[in-house]
Amino acid sequence: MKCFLVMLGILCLSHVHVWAALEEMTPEQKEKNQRRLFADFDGDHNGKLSKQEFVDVIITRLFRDFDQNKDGTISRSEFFAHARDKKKAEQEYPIMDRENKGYIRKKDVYRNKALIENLKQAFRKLDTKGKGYVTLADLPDLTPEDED
Ligand SMILES: [Ca+2]
Ligand SMILES: [Ca+2]
Repeated sequence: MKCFLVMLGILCLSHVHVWAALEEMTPEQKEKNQRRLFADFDGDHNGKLSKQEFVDVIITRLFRDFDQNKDGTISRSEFFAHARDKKKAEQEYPIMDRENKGYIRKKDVYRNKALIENLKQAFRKLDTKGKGYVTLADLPDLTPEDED
């Protein structure tokens, strides 16, 4: 499971890094990228990124990444093909495929409490005010400058 978690951690971190990298752009680039990134995460487009939306987006992207033949499941071989550490994958796979079906469904991922908790922790880093959701304006260092 650790490998899956590590993958997720990298994915979460990379998004946090994207946010951080926005600071180095011009205000126009920053605003455009920031809005695009936020819209990606804000599934129902209500301007609020909920914890659930955040978790859903990360899991969906990760799942898509592993599911190379796009049949909606991660087969055993797809899991191992994507895993960087084969030894860890040997330990992790049975945790994800508890019924030994030979594949992992998306809902198997949601049953992985440690993994979900890891994602929620990542969300809490963005949700600094602890509201349970994040808006564009909640990303204080990244808000577009008032111009024109
Ligand atoms: Ca939303
Ligand atoms: Ca597949």
